[in-house]
Amino acid sequence: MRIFIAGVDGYLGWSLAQHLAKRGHTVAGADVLFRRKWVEEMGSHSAIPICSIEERLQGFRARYGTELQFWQGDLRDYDFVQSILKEFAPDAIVHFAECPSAPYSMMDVQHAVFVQTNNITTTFNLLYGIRDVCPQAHLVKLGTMGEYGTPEVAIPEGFFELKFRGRRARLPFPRLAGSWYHWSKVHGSNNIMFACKIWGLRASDIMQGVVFGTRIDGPESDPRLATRLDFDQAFGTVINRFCCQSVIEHPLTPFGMGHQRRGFLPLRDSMQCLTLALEHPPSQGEYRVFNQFQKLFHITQLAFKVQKAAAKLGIRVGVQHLENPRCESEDHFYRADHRHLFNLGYRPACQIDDEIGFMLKDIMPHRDRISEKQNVLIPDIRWDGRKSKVHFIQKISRALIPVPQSVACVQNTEPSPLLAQPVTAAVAIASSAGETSAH
Ligand code: USQ
Repeated sequence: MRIFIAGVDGYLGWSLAQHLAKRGHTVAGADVLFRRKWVEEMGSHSAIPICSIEERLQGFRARYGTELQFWQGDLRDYDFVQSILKEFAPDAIVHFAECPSAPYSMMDVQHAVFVQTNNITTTFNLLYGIRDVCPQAHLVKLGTMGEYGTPEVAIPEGFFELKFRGRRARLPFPRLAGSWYHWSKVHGSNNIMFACKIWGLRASDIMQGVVFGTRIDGPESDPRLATRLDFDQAFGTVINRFCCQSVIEHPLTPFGMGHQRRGFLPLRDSMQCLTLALEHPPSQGEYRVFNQFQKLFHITQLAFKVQKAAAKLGIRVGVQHLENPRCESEDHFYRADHRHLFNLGYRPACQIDDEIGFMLKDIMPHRDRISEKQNVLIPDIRWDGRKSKVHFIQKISRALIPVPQSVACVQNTEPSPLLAQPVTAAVAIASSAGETSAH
């Protein structure tokens, strides 16, 4: 299959290009290299060093014996998009060319507008490009589980049956996103669904959970092929951050009560699922939705998993809750279907705990790079608009941390060490985690 990856230089894009090449597909990609700039803007860098795009492409050729055709440019430019689609004539297009960060979108009006316009415009350009140049091509669009938010009922895969005033209908499940970024994904989903309806395009909208990990398959020896790994407040996802914190013995940082529940999957499972979607395309005119995650966990539970995996490597780290910079439910019902990909043959490559162990081993040699930028580990982007570092929470009242409600698939809930101590105050804010500044 000829597969074009929009956003091929990112965490998922670079990994998927390699995974697909290994399976014999012809892969091409485009990127404006924004991810590198965004992370730099956050004052950080990838924990695992990454090479220039030119070196990456050379490494790709050396490993897979084939060129990865690459265009450097901005996919908000429709002429650019159209010319690529004409030249490459893809059978499928994977859309990763979006800004993937909730905190980045919540910084200020400029960042909110940038994230939404970038994400919506690139999606529009690809939709129009497919319609005008390659209407048979299958669009695989990276959505997010965060589009659904955390409703009080179970989450189906995209659609649900509703009976209202004596009539039944199959309708899109309501979206309750939690950041401007997550809303940009909702807008993208709606636009794709409409394009499929009016133009007969075909698309898979992937509601992906939080991805973590360093491995596409096994350990990577060629630095040109390594994928990036971010740990800053905006581009580091939670398990990646916890693992980077561990290797420098920085406390792991669940936000607030730490009972936020999300779906998680290792990077290599994400590759497997995206490949399944690509190799089993929908019919022409069909818009389908996959919920893509391996298991649901709550954040503190993951912190303990990372702590345990680190202990096996002789690293001792604490778990210390931070004041939550986000506006989000910290303890809530969460249950989500994820049958479609399992029905297509998705089999988790390994257990989350094992993957965390591999990841820690892969990051250990890069401890110094994380230490060098450790000031980025404590967030200062607050959802309420203030810009000041959050603080460690010294004590959390047991009353403020209700026993988690039912969580599908959540296992091994361990009590927080914070709770093991006698509780005196409701929430006491500990010493400053860093300088504070008003904006
Ligand atoms: N969190 C902590 N401590 C940290 C970092 C995060 O407790 O040090 C918490 C957050 O408050 C949140 C949860 O962990 O409740 C997940 O945060 P995250 O930063 O790992 O993920 P999120 O902002 O939700 O976004 C990430 C990706 C995004 C993708 C999404 C999938 O950046 O591109 O869409 O995961 S999902 O979360 O299912 O919407």
